Amino acid sequence: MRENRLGMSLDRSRSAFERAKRVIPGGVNSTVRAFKGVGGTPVFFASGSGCRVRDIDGNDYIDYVMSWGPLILGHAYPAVIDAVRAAAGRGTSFGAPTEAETELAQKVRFCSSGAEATSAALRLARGYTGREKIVKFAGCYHGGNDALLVSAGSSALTIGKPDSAGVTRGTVADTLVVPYNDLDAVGAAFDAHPDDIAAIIVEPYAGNMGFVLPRPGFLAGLRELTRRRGALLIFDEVMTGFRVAPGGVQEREGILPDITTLGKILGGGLPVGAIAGPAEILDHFTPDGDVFQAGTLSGNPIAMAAGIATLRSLREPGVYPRLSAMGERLAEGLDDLFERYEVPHQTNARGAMVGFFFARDPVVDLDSAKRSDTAFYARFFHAMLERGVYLAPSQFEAGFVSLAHDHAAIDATIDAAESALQALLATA
Ligand code: KE4
Repeated sequence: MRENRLGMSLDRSRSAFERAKRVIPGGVNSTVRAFKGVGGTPVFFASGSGCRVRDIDGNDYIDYVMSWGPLILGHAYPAVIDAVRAAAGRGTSFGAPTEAETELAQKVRFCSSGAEATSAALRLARGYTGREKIVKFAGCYHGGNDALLVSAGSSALTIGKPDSAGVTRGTVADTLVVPYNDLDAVGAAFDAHPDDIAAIIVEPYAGNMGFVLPRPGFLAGLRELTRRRGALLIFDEVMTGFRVAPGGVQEREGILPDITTLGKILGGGLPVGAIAGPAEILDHFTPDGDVFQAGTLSGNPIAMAAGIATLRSLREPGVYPRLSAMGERLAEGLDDLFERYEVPHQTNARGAMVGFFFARDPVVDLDSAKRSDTAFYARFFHAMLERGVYLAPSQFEAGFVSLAHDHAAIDATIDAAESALQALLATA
């Protein structure tokens, strides 16, 4: 048994990863899981309950990845599991409408992933406006669709290949990339392509270059610019929807986009994506409109059941104040700790979404995110892993608390962080 500093073994994960690499490209089914951003062997998990997960070596961790956001109620939340069990017993899929889809819908088209949602949203914006160009922001990630894998964030950034191989020049010829938080650059894009920009797509709070917030006035500026120049505004709230507020960023900031893409929490941990907006735009989707959209498992009844159970539980009184209180407690605890140990840092928390950079200056876009100390983040990640805390295995991600994260879990996390810092600074 190979032990690391604190007696924790990852031997089973190591051998599982070797087996996986023989049959799965890179040993993972989604790039960020490969630990390229932090080094070392990906941890293979066996189970989760509440805010904790257990790996196949039997090590327990407080989890801040939470399946990259969907599990806002925590792992194996009873109401969700019961709903999934009941739905599964009635059949897993019909390829035909079910009433569960209608119950969850608010003029929305369901699909099976965030990437499908953003891809369909672009097609809808182009079909609706008759225009071809799309503006996206460097460091924002909208899933693995070619037109948006340009200066993408998340794992596309982590592996250092923001412009993916296999994406043709033609595919991205209509994708204009500008720096996040830079309204002048957006205005210049419209001046350069008057009457040909169909939409701006933006993570209204960016969670895929690390957690980066819009400057005051940035989102309102995008709203005003798109209105004035006849383009649509797409808020990609796959990550922020139902997380930073019941109505996502658009509720929190009071800015209504033309189209919203959703996923993650909406499926309660099962595969879901969604495109939401006013009938005047959404009704352009086939079959009644001329913008094609389809998917074998779109609106899958089990995913709908998990989503309905999740949203119902989120509507319970006091849920969002508690989520925000836990997010704030974690962010403040880390802030105080980094201050005390004089570690340069930037920390953000909005609702149940938290992030931090090891950086002296504010992080406002991809360039400043990349200037943060990613090497120190990698060392901190492993020091926290050894102390039973599972953070995002990349600096260019956000952290997620759930209803299951309580004071004890947050305080244990801060204690682990202090022990980790002491160890790292002792060997600096
Ligand atoms: P999916 O296709 O992975 O369901 O959603 C794509 C997507 C779209 N929009 C935003 C704002 C997103 O954050 C995502 C996916 N987020 C990543 C985490 N940064 C998912 C984790 C992964 O890629 O494995």
